[in-house]
Amino acid sequence: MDVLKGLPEATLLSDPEDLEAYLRDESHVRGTAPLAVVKPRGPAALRELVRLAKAEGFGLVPRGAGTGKAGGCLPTARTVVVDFSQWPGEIAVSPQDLCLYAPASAPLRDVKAAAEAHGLFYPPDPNSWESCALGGTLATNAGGPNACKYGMTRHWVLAVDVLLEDGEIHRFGISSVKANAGPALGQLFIGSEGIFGFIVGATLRLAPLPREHTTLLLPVKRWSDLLDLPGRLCGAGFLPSAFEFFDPAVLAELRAHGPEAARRLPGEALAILEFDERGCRSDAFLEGLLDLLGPVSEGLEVATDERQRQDIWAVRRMTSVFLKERHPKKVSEDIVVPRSRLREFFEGLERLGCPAVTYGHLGDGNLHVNLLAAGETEPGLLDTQLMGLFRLAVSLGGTLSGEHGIGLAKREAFLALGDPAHIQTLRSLKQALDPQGIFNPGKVI
Ligand code: 2HG
Ligand code: ZN
Repeated sequence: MDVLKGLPEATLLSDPEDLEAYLRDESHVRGTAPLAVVKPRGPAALRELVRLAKAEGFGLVPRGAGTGKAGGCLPTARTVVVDFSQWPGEIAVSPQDLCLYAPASAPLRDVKAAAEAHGLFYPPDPNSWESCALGGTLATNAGGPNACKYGMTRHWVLAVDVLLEDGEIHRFGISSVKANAGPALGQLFIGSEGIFGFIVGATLRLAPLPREHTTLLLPVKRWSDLLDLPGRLCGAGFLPSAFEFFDPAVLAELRAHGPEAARRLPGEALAILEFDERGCRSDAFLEGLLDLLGPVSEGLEVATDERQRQDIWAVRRMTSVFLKERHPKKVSEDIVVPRSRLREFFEGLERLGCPAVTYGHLGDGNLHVNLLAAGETEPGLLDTQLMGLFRLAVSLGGTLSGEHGIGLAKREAFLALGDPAHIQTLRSLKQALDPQGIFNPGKVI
């Protein structure tokens, strides 16, 4: 694209071989060849890009590290990818204000490490936390196991710096949890997948770093016993920082074909529970917990040191990668239902008769339903199965994405099943904030 050649503060890629890498993320969908890829290194590049996008009628697609699970960063027709990997800025921690500033390009692992160096904690922990960029986690409002106690990315953002359609970067929010001078507009951009503007940096809220962990591997005799445990635990005063699970089908798959550590996994179904409050390693805490878990468990294991804790987590963390390697064409979903409806969800899933293995974040009702045979299922039937799954989640008061977002992968389903008032409001906002439709066209709505 000749018009892009004179862009200031930017690296331009237009060689088809270089563009190839931008057609994929970690979802099952694929993008359309972009016109070019631009890596901005300063505001002048963004200003000029926005001007050109409006003048020439092309769209702009934001990209972080490409680890998204819904195709939100994939190019659509007539778009230029804006790859934020060279976006400048340092991570700056303000211990006194319990916050830090980081540019969108910062790797999430560096953000977490910077907080930890000050004895502080940034909780969001998507499975890709060692390879994703902060910007992507903000655009998609990433979740992860810790969301069970700490909430999603959006709950940890105090302010965002956003590129708007005037080509300028504007700040929404301040470095304080309390800020009530009108609605919190910054929240509009978090989880928007870039359709209203691009987040280039953010001020993130921090908590004290937990110093103690109790991590348990909880095999259960009867799978259904797991399903009311999240509520029962909270009712008894225990709030896990993570409550993950494997259903019998995914456990069978892991035992039969997984790596060595997975082959020994016990139980009909299995949960991983973690607690991180002060005192969670005390006898009194453990006794109370075991009183509650003992009756449903079969050979419960408590990690006694950090190595054992990491071994337990390694099995959970590799599950997504293992399934993808073994079933490259699988389709993985991330529906969510209220915790009180988990039992009904699994009964409904059985009635749907679609062969699925499920694991994920039981503690917050966010379930990764994986259709392993998607590659061999005829497209019409696969669509029917997916719509059946989404309808089931919606009918139980849930929704079709708990943490991965809509992107390209779930756009049609979202438009078909989403609440009409919600979709209409999103469209009105889009019209107000991006009347020419230059920001991430063809995504979400
Ligand atoms: C996880 O929790 C990730 O492991 C990925 O959200 C889930 O691949 C998946 O379906
Ligand atoms: Zn997940």
